[in-house]
This record gives sequence, structure tokens and C-alpha cells, in this order.
Amino acid sequence: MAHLIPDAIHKAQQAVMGHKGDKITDLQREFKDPSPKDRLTTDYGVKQTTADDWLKVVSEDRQGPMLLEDPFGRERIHRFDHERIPERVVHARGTGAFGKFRVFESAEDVTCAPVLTDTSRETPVFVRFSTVLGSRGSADTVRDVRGFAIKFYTQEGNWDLVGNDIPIFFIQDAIKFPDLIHAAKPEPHNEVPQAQTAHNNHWDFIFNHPEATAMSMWTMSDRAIPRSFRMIQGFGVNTFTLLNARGERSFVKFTWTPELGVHSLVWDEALKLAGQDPDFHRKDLMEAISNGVFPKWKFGIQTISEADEHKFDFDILDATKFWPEELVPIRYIGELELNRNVDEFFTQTEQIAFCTSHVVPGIGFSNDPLLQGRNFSYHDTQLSRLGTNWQELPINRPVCPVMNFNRDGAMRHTITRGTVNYWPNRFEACPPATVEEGGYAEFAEKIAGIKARVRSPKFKEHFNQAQLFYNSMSPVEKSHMVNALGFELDHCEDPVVYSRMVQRLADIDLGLAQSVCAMVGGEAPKTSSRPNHGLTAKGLSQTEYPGETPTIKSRRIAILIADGYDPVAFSAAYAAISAALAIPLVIGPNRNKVTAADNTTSIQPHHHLEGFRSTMVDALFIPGGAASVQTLAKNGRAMHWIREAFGHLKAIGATGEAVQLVHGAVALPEIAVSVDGDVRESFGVVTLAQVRPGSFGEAVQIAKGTKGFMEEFFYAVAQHRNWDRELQGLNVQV
Ligand code: HDE
Repeated sequence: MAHLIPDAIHKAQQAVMGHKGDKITDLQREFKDPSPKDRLTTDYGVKQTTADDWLKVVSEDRQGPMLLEDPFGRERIHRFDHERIPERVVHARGTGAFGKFRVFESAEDVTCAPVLTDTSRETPVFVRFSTVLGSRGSADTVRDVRGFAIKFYTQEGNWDLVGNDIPIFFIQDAIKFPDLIHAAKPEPHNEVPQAQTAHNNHWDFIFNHPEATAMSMWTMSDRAIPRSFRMIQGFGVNTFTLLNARGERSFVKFTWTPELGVHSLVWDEALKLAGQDPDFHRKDLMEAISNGVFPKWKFGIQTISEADEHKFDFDILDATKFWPEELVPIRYIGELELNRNVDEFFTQTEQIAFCTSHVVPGIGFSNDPLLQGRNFSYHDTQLSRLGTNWQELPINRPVCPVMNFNRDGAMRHTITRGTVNYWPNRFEACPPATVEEGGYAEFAEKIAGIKARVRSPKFKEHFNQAQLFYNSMSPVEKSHMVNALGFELDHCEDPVVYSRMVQRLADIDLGLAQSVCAMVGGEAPKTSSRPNHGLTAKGLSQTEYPGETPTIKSRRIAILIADGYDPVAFSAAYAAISAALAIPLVIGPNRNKVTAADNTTSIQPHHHLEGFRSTMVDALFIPGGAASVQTLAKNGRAMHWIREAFGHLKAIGATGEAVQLVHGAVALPEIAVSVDGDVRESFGVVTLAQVRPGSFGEAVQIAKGTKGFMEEFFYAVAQHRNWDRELQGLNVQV
């Protein structure tokens, strides 16, 4: 399961995890920890003498019929038969964790919500990450949008910010949502394909909805195949409002930016992982939290005053548009940290239920037509998923008092005493609050208009931001988009679908359309109906989010060894990787002990070459040792590990005899490989032919150009991937 950072560090980190927010204390009321002292009982509390045999009629030599009268047997089967609840209609596949949120700068100029103004306050949160299209059992690494939903358990009530890792959406009006999801989910006649948009119906829908063009650019970018939930941005997407103590309202968009940077898998890796480790992202999050390497995000707001609402050439209430940072800068005011794994998946991650309509005083809605539809949909869906009293479930209930005259319904838990259940009542029990007491006050918005099924004129432009996004990508990112579109449209067998989409791409960029057309067929567009405006914007390319400081924290580094490995290089690397809070994973030909060249040291590998794959790690280190290297050289899977890691642009480190092994396996210029005691780095491959005392380095500081081998190697790992390898076309041996 989770790979833990070795002992001492791990224990120290466990101490940090002792932190308990109010919500955890609240949940502990419900915790049960089965122990040897407990005895097995029925749900109605009677102790059972066996859990293995149904009550039967038996005679000395014969097995007789089972008796339906057995309440114990019936209870087990009844409970089992009803274990499943309906999965979420979208975002069914997800994983969650607890954490805390704090603002380091008060936003009191724009809001009176204490969760955004009180810098001394720590608000407990639960975050659920998800994919959108796949069912509960689908794979984590599919190409899809990622959900990033946060429940803030504030002192003023729950605030649910239900966002995605992409700042815009496919459609403008909520009424289109069922069509969008029907078209993107598996097709109705055969329920194929699972968890992907590579099929006729999805692209047919996209073509028929020019408003979906911009979002499709994002989903065809690397953003849709993240390396980790810990390395995605989060966006509230919809336009909300903030209300300050003076009664002034502003429009707001919410953003999360990860401390570790925004990073993706490469497509070939994502495809393979879907089969090799379908729970890759789920395990990655749990592993980091168990190791005490808590994921963190900066929280930012973009605000527009009411007076400026109409100063933009797009409508700020249109969810298919983001607000470019050049026009509306992001103000980072807070930090989110996830620091506790769930205790039980079903009762917490599965039963958590979000509602965009749940906001606290100081935060409100706008007339964004997508948001207003969402405000209806989420409560409605929780009713069918969890039932009327879903807000009483431990994970959903607020940490502040709840008192009202909503009563009864299936599975009601709260027992409210007293003789009245209405307001006003003769005892004046439970009156509404005043605003001064913290009551929620709606902004007194002036509304005038006619009733009509229309969208405002500014909602009609759909291509400017699609171009802006494409233009802002780096050359590598652009080529990934071409390949992604090439893959998706290749899975559309209907020529109407792929040829129309290729024509649509010409509305974004003629070169893009022609490159995709060269892959998928159809008539190559010769002209563009709308020339590319050539503009770019800040904050769209992932390369702009490398992470706050170079770090290898929580990165998995495989160490490939066989009998006869160099114990000095091995131990030094293992210790340095652990000290940097990364995870060393020893991979051997099998899981039996591997003995070092000195014949005295040995180690049991964590995994073997066939059980684990290079796709599951971030980087590779291979120590020397003649016998070890010879064994690896003869092992086809070991060679595949090296070539695949190289093809997936991962950092590779090699010392001693392993330098030639790596050099033989991958295409590197001759000159770039170490042949002496000097460290060489070439396209993210770091080599040291002769290990001498001191040449290994301490790896305390992760920076380029330092002398030690580990420093250089760690810097290469911290870069996430070596894009130059791809630009030079060296990465073909996948
Ligand atoms: Fe959702 N969405 N959505 N959505 N959504 C749901 O609620 C819906 C939209 C998002 O981890 C459902 O509890 C409508 C945008 C996330 O539990 C449902 C519309 C964004 C999650 C629903 C949208 C999202 C959901 C299904 C268009 C990004 C998972 C289960 C008007 C800001 C939450 C559930 C979790 C879940 C409806 C559009 C994000 C059916 C009608 C835009 C992260 O209520």
C-alpha cells in the first residue's frame, strides 16, 4: 500500500499529524474501533456465538435445510444486499482527506466572512478530489477534468466550494448539463467507453456547442492527466460574490495553487497506469499524508467591483470564460493543508455531500446561469443519493449549532425535545437571528427585466479565449494537445464527427487543425474562418507553476539493484532520498534478499521488476557493482524500466558500472556521460563513473550546478520531467 518514508522521519512527522481540528473531535463521537475485547453482536446488540454457520437442521450423518428463522443469518444478508448507494451521477470516482484552512491576509475590504478575514482562525476542511466521467471503479489516470470540492466547517456554518482543476466549463446555462453529461458518458446502446471522451457522442456534442470549444482546449491539454491530486490547481469556476461590512458587493473567482507546482503525467504513462495501478492518484494522496508530507495550496481571489462589471469584452458571469490575470490580478490570501487521511472511505469520502448553495454570511451568488442551476442540483442529488436527512450524517454536519423546525423524514437522527415545532411559538423558542447576531443577509440587488429564455449578447463569443489558451502553451504542451486531439478523434469512427471537429479547430488555429487532420483524416482545412489573434495570457501554461522552490518531497525514486550492487552508492543514495522526504523504492529481480558486492550487506527489495513498473515512480537511480549491472543488463524488463523511464522524460541517475548500462539503453550524446570522478548531466540523466569520497554530495540544497552527484540528480528530479529530451526527439524508446 502506501510507501512510507523510513523510520525516524516518519515518526517525527506522525507527531505533527496529532493536530485535530474541531471537525475531527466532532467525528470522534461516532468512531468505533473493533478490538479483541469486543464481542460480535447483531445490529440490535445481542451477542452472537458464531459468524460462520447459518442455523440449520442437521442430523448425525446428514446436512439438513437452512432455517429462514435465523435472525443472525438474515441480518447479515439483508445488510449486505443494501450496502451500495447510488454512485454520484458525475464525479463518482474520488478520494478525500481532512485538513485545515487559514487566511494569512484579511480580505475584510471585500468580505465580512470571518473564514476569509480572521487570520487567527483555523477552519477545518474536508476535500474530495474526483474524476468526472468514470464510474466508481474506474481508473484514476484517465484524461478528464478533476473535481476539487472543499467543505469548510466554519463557525458560521458549512461553506462548500465545489470546484474543478480547470477554471472554465463546457456550457453556459445549467439546462444544458444533462445533454453534456449524457454525450460525454458511455454511449447509451452499449455503455462504451468507460471514463473517457474519446468517442463520437462527446465530440458531436462539442461541435454542436461552440461555447464548449475553450474548455475542450483545456481538456486536451496536459491539465487533464495530472501527476497527482497534490499537483493540480483548483478553481471555483463560477462567479460568486463577496459582501463587506459596509454592504458593498464585489464579484469573485476563487483559485487554489499547489505548493508542489502543477505537473502532469505523459500520455503513454497515463494509459499504462490505468491498467497497472488504477488507484494511482488515490494511493499517492494517502501516501503523502501518511508520510507527513502534507499537500498545500495557496488560496487566491480575483475580485471585480460592481461598478466594473461591464468593463470587459466578455461577460463576467459566463462560466466558459476565465478572468485573465492581466485584467484581474490574483490576490493570494490564504493556505490550505491536507493532513489527515480518512478513517473509513464510505462514511466519509463516499457520504460527504457538497452543495454550491451552501455559503456563509459575507459570501453570495451571482447571476451566473450555470451557478444558479447548480444551486438547485446539488441538494436535489443528495436527496436521491443519501436521503432527506443527509445533512445529519457525521461527515456532513456543521461544527456550529444547528437548530430549526425542519423535522422527521427517513432516517432522522436528531432528537429535538419540547412541545413546539413551529415558529413563531409561545415560548419564543429558536427565533431567527438578526444580521448583528450573524444572520445571513442577502444583498439587496436591484433587478429589472423581462422573462425570456435568452443569454446576454456578450455570452455569444466563444473562440477568443480558446485561442488565448492554445497560444499560451509551450511548444511541448502544444504538441501534446495535437496528440491528444489525434487520439480522441481517432476513436470517433463517424467521419461526420471527426471531419467537422477538424474544421472547428481551424477556428482556433489553422496549424493546429492541419496537424490534427494529418493524424485523423478528413479534409485538411486550407484557411481559417477566424484568423488567430495571436495573443497570449499569463498563468495558462503549466510551465508557469514549477512549484515554490525546487523540491523532491514525496517523489518516488526507484533504486534498481541485483546481487553484487555497490553498497556505498546504494546506502548514500537511500539515505539522501529519505532525508529529502522523498520515497526510496528498492526494486530487485524478485523480492528475495539482494546481497551487496561486499557480501555482508543485504536488503529485501520493496518490489520486483515485474510487480512494479517505471510508470509508478518519478525517477530512477541505479548504483554500480559489476555483478548487479550484468544481471540487470541481461534482464529484458530491467532494460525496459530504463528505456521507459527515459521515454517518459524522467530523471535517471547512475553511478559506477551502471553509467554504461544506462548509456547503452538510451540515446544520449557520447560526450555527456561521466567517465571519471566528475558528475555529468545530460537531458536529465545524471552520471558519476567513479564514486569517490565526497563526490556523492550531501543533497542538502537542490540547485543546478552544484558539485555533488546527489545535488545534480535531485535537481533533475525536482524539474519533474526533462522536456528537452522530447524537443530533441530522444524519448522514443517507450
Ligand atoms: Fe457539478 N455536480 N454540476 N460541477 N460537480 C455534481 O453533485 C452539476 C459543475 C463538481 O466530490 C453532482 O454531489 C450541474 C461545474 C464537483 O462530491 C451534481 C452543473 C463544476 C462535483 C452536479 C455542474 C462542478 C460535482 C453529482 C451545471 C466546477 C463532485 C454528485 C449547471 C466548478 C463533488 C453531487 C463531490 C458533482 C451537478 C457543473 C464541479 C449532479 C447541474 C461548473 C467537483 O449535483
